[in-house]
Amino acid sequence: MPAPLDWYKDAVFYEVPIRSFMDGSGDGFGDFAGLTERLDYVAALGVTAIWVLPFYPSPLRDDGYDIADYHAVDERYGTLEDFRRFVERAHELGLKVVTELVINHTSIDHPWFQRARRAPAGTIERDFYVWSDTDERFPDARIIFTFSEDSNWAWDEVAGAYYWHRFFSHQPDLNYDNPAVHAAVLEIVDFWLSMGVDGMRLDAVPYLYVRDGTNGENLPETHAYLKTLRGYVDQHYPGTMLLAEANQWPEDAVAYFGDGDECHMNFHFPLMPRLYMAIARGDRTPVREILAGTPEIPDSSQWGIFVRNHDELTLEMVTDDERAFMFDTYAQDPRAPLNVGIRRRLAPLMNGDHRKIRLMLGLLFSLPGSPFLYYGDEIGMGDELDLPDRDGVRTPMQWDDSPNAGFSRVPEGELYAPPIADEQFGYDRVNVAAQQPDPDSQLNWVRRIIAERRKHPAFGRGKVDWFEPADEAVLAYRLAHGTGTVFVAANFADRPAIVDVPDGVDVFSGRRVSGSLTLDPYGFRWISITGRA
Ligand code: TEU
Repeated sequence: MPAPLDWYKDAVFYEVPIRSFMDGSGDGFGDFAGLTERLDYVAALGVTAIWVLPFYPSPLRDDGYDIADYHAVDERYGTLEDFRRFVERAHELGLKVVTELVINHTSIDHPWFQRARRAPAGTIERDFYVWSDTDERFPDARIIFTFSEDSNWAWDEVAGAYYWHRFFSHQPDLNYDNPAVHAAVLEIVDFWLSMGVDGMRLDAVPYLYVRDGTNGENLPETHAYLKTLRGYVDQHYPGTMLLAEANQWPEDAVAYFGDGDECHMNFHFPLMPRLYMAIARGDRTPVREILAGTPEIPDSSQWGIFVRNHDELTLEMVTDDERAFMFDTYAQDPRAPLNVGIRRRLAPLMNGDHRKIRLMLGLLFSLPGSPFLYYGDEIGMGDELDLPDRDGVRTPMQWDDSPNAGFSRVPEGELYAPPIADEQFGYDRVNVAAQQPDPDSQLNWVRRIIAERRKHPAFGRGKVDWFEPADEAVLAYRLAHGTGTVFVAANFADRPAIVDVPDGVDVFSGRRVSGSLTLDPYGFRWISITGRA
C-alpha cells in the first residue's frame, strides 16, 4: 500500500551525519557504503525515516553546508552509485530518505561564485550573489556565527566589491532576486528527487531574501518563493516532504507552513531549549507557555520535535535572562558555549542521569509532532569539547569497544576525529554492542518506546488538549485521534509528583490506571484511554 501523502505525520526521523556513522572504505571517514551496511541497525531502532546531512562536493569548512557542486557526491562519501544503493536499501527496509537542500548559500569554491566574482556588475552571472560597494547595507541583519564573524559582508578582491553572507564568510548567499537562481535550484531538486529521495530539509531558509530596512529574516518574498517551490514539488514529486529549518519564534515559524502551501514540516526551535529549562527548574511552565503561544498550523502540516541535533543547542529563540540561565545551568565548562548556544550532547547536558535523559527522550517521542532522534543519543553518547566548532557533537558512532569504536578499520589515530574516550561516556563502555543484549539498556529502552509510539497514531496525528495539574512540575496533555486517544503526564521535578489521570491502560506496563497516580522523579507515563493497550 503506497504511503499516504502526509507520511511524515507518522514518521520517526533519525538524523545522521554520514561522516560520523560508519567508514565503509577504510579511510577513517564515514561514507555511504558504511551507512548502507548499518541500515539494518537504523531500521531495528524502529525509526521510519533517515535524514542524512550534506554529502555533496565541498571544502568541508562548514561540514558540507558549504557546497561546491550540487549534482554529485563528495568522493569521501562515495559515488552517485553508492547513493543510489543507499536509497534502494533504505526503501527496502521501509525507511524514507531525507536529504539537505542547502540553497541559502554556496561555498566560495562553487563555480557559480568563481564565475560571479569575475563577471561584470549587473550581469546574470554576477548577480547569482548579493554584492555591494559598501559593507554598511542591511545593518539590522544579525550575525549568526558570532564566534567567527563580525560582519555579514566580506570583501572580494577579484570582484572589487563586498558580497553578502549570513553564515561563514566562505558561504556567500545566493541572490533570489535573480530568476536564474530559481531555475538552478529546480535543477537541483529534479536531480535528487528523481533518484527517489522522499524529503528535503531546507537549510537556513529564513534568510533567502534580504531587503533594506529589515532584519533579513522571514520576508514575504521568501514565503512567496517557498510557495512556488512547494507547488513545483507537489506537481512533479507528489508525496515528497519539504522540511524547513526556520530557527524562529513561534509566530514567525508557523509562517513556513503557509496555508499548507509552503513547507510540510518545520522544526519547533523555541520548544527545544525550554525542555532543558523546565527540567532544570523542575517546572513545566517554560514548555507550557511556549506551546500555548504557538499558533495552530494547517492540517497537512507537522512540527518537527527535537532535543538535540548536529548544531549547538541553539539559544537564539530565548530571552536574554533565559539564555543566561541556560549558560549558567548547562555550560559551566568554558569550552561549552558556541555562537548563541551550547555545543554539548544530550547525555552530558543531563550529567549522564538516566532518569533525566529518558524524560527528555520520552517527551521527544510524545510531544505533538514528529520526533527527530540524533544519532548516538539512543545509546547515550557523550561529546568532546576539545574539538573545534560543533565537531564535538559529531564524533564517530560507537559500535563496540574495539579500536576506533568499530567505526573504521584504519589504524587508530587516523579517523576524521577520535571516538569519545572519557571516563563517563567513553566508547569502551557506551557502545551498541554492549547495550544490544541488555534488556535494560538505553538502546533497548529507546527501541521499546519507539515501538509503543508507533502503535498510537495519535502521537503524530492527534488533536492536543492541555491540562493544568495543580503540581506545576507536571506537564499533562491528551492526544485524541480516530484510532485512539493517549494521555501523557511528565514530571520535571526530582521528587515524586501526583497527577490526576483518566481511566485507561498504562502503555508500558499494560496495567489499568484510574483516578490519580504518582510519577517518579523525572518520570512520565503514557496512558491509552480507549482501552487499547
Ligand atoms: O543552521 C542554520 C541556523 O539557522 C542556525 O541558526 C542554527 O540553528 C545554529 O545556530 C547553527 O549552528 C544550518 C545548519 O544546521 C548548520 O549546521 C549550518 O552551519 C548552517 O545552517 C549554515 O549552512
